[in-house]
Amino acid sequence: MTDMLTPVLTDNWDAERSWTLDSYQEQGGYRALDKALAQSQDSIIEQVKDSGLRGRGGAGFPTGMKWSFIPQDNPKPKYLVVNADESEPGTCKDIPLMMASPHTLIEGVIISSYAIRANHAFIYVRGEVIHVVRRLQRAVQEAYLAGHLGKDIHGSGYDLDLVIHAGAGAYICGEETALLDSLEGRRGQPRLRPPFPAVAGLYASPTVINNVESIASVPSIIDRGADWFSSLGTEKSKGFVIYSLSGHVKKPGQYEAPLGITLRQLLDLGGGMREGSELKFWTPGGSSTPLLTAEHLDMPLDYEAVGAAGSMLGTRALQIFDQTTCVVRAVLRWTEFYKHESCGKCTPCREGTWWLVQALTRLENGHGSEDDLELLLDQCDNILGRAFCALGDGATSPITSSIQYFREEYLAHLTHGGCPFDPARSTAWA
Ligand code: L3W
Repeated sequence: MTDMLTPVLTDNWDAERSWTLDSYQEQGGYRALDKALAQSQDSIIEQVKDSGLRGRGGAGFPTGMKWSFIPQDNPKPKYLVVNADESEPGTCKDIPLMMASPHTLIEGVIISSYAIRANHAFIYVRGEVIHVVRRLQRAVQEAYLAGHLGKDIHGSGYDLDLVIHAGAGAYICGEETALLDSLEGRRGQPRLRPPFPAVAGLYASPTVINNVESIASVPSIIDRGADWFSSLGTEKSKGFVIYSLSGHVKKPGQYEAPLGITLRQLLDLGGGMREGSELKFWTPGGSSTPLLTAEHLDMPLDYEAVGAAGSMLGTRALQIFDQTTCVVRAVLRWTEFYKHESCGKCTPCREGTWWLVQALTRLENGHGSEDDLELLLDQCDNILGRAFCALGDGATSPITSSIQYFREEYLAHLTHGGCPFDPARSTAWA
């Protein structure tokens, strides 16, 4: 089964002191940078386009196309910003990548900045992970001393400064425009789009914002070629990704494999379900993507197939839940998260998530009525597509999908006068 794995970004994670410049260079690190600097910027953009790389932060937007939106006739400075605000529940790929191999990301930043003709780049890191901030800062220092950053990089005449910026720990700052507000020193709240950041982003200048994994994939594309990258994956979902596997599995962790493998194959890589566990429900890309069930075990994990099943591939955060999990309780827990993290800018999300928690709490405690299910669906209908950004939409995903697949379980809470999974109750419901 391990032949399914395609270790590229994760290839050096087990090397001794893999995070140091020496270790990275011993494994061929910064070779792609030399190759890139010997080519024109447009040629780099073309290769990234040809590779089929799509944004790894959740939306899957074509990376090369995003880069080509940067208007080169605009006299303002161009910026590259890396979204390292990994916070989507269940997503644990960017932080391990930055801890194990910060230079993979830094090399990607330099090549990508060169391609879009930016002389300033920022990595915006989630505030709580101070250990990641320190590791990145140390790696940036090493890169400056080695001449990979700063003036006249590798004698090419190209200059780049890279700043590591720690956020203050808000989920909303993973939304690209809220991230920009936060980076500019303001309270992080989403901006109206358009204009998209590619046209007016950081300090109203053309800005490319990409996820950590997207930018970290760029050196391998330049080094091994666009054809190699696009030979992996499916017709429209190219390349390899890091899947974050968690929950009731034997070996949770990060698994790097092509897009389009199935959950069944991924579970095999992860040693299968825990002893005695049966798959009940799972998220393909964090809690913001609608839940799926055992009937989707053989569905290819690519943008198209997951979309056709009514969900989203998102960040490929596969949270696996077995038959001992109360779906209502899990959904309530996620909804409390969205309520807490709502930035408050728009009414549907600010007020709506509060009301969702009220109805879900009633149901979970067995105090609700069947009408609460219709009320929940109506509330979701009033949030979906009406909130200012994707946070509101994401909050509705676990609710609508869990009612679709597990309506009986919601109703069982009413007939039991409480959660049938509560260990304090002797009559377990199945
Ligand atoms: C220029 C146009 N640029 C689109 C760019 C846009 C952005 C990218 C994707 O949400 C999803 C969300 C989460 N000219 C453009 C253009 N762009 N049209 O393309 O844009 P969009 O609007 O499709 O998505 P988004 O707003 O970036 C991302 C889902 O991902 N998600 C992720 C969560 C992850 C975290 C985390 O851990 N930090 O929050 C999970 O499912 O729900 O749907 O760059 O500018 N015409």
